[in-house]
Amino acid sequence: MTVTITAFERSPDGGMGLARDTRVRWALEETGQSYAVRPVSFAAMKERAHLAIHPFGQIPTYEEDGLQLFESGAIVFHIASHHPGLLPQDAGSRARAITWVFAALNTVEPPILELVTAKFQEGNKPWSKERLPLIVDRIRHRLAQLSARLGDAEWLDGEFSAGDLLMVSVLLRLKPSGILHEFPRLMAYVARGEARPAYKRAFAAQLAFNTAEASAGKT
Ligand code: GTB
Repeated sequence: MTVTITAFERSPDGGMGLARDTRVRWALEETGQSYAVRPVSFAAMKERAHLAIHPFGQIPTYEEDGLQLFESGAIVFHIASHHPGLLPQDAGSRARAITWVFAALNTVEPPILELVTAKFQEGNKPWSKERLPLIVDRIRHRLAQLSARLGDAEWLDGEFSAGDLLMVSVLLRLKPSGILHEFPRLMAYVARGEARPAYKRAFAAQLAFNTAEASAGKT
């Protein structure tokens, strides 16, 4: 059973781990799955062969024995559902962990993505200067709520789960902005995620992939 995921041929972040293949790599590492990585160029993402797997022409995708998936959240959930380590056995705890999967992707990630769009795609618009503080306030509001819920706990609901994996991945996208530093509990939470051996392996693998000589050793 060979798992193949796709990643940017060369991530625009140069290997900071912010592209969404990192969260998929992390889930595979947490559950002890070996995998291969197929690099995809920006041009190839929009071509028919890739669009057949990913209708929106993006990475990451996941292929395993004829199964083809897209959407990093769905991929992480698939991995967590089929291998022990990322979802609790007990039905209630499992449902709560899955709730955090959705919370990370549906409630916390959207304002963070708005910030990325506002900075990098709309930064030259005349209204950008007025809009940015509104977005930052929305993010602060969400982070304050998340921090209050986390409190002094290690993870969001008991043991580390797919919900934490995705929440930490989402929060990591904020690191360059400095906003996360206003929330010491969340900073510590993210640091705990980054300290996990599986995260370190995933990060190192994507870094090596993104810094390797073009086409050399890309598997
Ligand atoms: N909802 C989808 C998912 O979660 O899988 C979103 C997938 C997505 O946004 N993929 C991006 C992509 O393929 C890469 S991860 N973009 C190319 C395109 O749309 O043409 C987003 C990303 C890109 C770059 C950085 N970076 O350089 O820091 C970080 C994250």
